[in-house]
Amino acid sequence: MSAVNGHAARKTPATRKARVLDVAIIGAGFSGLGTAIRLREQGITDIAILERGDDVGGTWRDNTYPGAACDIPSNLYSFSFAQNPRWSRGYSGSAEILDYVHHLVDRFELRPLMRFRHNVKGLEFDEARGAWTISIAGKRNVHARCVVAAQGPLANPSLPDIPGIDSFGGEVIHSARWDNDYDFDGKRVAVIGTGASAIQIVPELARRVDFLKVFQRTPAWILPRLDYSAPDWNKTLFDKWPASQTAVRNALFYAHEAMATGVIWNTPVTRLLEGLAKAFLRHQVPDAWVRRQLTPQYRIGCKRLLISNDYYPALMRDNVKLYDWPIDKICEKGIRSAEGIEHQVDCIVFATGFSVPKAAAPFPITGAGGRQLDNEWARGAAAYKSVNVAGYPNLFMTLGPNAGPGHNSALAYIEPQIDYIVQGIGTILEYDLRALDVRADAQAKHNAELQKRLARTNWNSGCSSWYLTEDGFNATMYPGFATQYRAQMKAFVNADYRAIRHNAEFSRTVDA
Ligand code: N01
Repeated sequence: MSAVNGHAARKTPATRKARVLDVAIIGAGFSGLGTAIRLREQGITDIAILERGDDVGGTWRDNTYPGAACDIPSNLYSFSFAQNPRWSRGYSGSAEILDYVHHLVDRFELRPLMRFRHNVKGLEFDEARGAWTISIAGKRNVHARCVVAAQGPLANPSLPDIPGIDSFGGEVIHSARWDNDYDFDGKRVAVIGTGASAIQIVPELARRVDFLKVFQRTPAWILPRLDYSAPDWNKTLFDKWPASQTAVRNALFYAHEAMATGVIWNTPVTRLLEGLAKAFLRHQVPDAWVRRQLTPQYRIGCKRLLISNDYYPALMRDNVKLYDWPIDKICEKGIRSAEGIEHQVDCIVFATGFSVPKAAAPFPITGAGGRQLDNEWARGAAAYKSVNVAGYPNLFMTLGPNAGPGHNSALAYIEPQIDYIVQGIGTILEYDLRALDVRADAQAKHNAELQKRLARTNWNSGCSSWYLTEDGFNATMYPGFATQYRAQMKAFVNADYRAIRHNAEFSRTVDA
């Protein structure tokens, strides 16, 4: 043993090596799991699914508020390659949808791919290696040649910027982080927000609480929900003859496509839908003053069109009151509205939606040449076909910019995205590419066309919604039929991409 200054010289520890995966998928909701299933069907098996929670299910794991249910028919709310013949209702509740997701995990043996409690904090592309470094909170980095960002746009609850919000001394609950241990029985409760989540929560709470005050900033357009309990013969029929369920599914799909003609664009169908919604309001709300409060002053479709049979009747109960005075501030004992009344409550439910990454990256993403997605998206998110962003090679997104459905099932958009992503990743692996990067000019052309079409939609007709940035830029919705979206995702146009091969053999390990 040699000695330096009287001490034994230490050996430099050998550098630890980390493996580079073929694919890392961020998020274990419908999109992430579906991508893993389809990749494996194509023989791509070196996959990890990084999930920040400790279970699969994404939005259906997180949204456990009473009444949480799908507002798209159950028969459209499953993958075409794994239909569920046993849906119990026309519109299923969140627990049943979560069961379906668990069923997918078991049927397609996805458990071994899961890395739970892996909260992704950032991505950085190493151009020389052709691989992404994924930093994970409190854990070692993960490395992968391709990344699929499938964390979903509605993953992070948003609390509004109301003065005094921290001063409230009672219980605070957000719709997307429900406290199932809180006992609402006999309590005085306020609900802030009247969107898709609120209209499901209000009828449930109304039955339990002493009184419920609903704070509305903007009324929603609401149509009836054609729900039913599925009879056993129906389940048996779908089970034994899957073609019968596919036929029902197709009929529902095209019925929703027809809705687009009134929801997305301003047409006579728009007027027809507004007439139906007003007639429904008249039918369910006898009080003329409340009807006035609940009548929207913007075009139907501009914000998300809602469906409910029990929201209006809940507002008519003796223990429920709708307030449309603006909220001035939140104080220790409750909510002070602009006309100077202090509404004292035990609990405030925030049904105020999500922070949607429409003008910021979901987490810091460093692409080729050190570019930051946050900077590029500062004025509004933009991508190519909602899946790729120029300068961020080998990175794919599900439900990325302008992939949002306004009138049809999210799965009708997610499935073609997944198939497109599988083609992209298949190309990278088959041709051993260091980088597959969409061309900036192809992306710019795609977006110029999209924004031209968006300008003519109801979403851009003057209301404020989570679809738009503060400047009114629509970074979320796809301005067309789901059928059109599906058609544009069919072909992977190689000419719109730049492909760079490895100079030498790709190394499967990297210094950790
Ligand atoms: O959120 P939202 P959500 N003061 O943003 C109000 C999906 N989803 O959780 O309209 C007072 O729609 C806000 O008012 P305004 C679906 O895609 C699906 O309900 O901005 N109020 C609005 O009323 C949906 O679109 C299902 O003026 C404030 C509400 O809070 C998306 O999730 C079920 C406020 C927020 O509504 C989001 O729905 C549930 C403030 N400062 C959700 N800030 C399905 O069934 C906000 N609001 C599939």
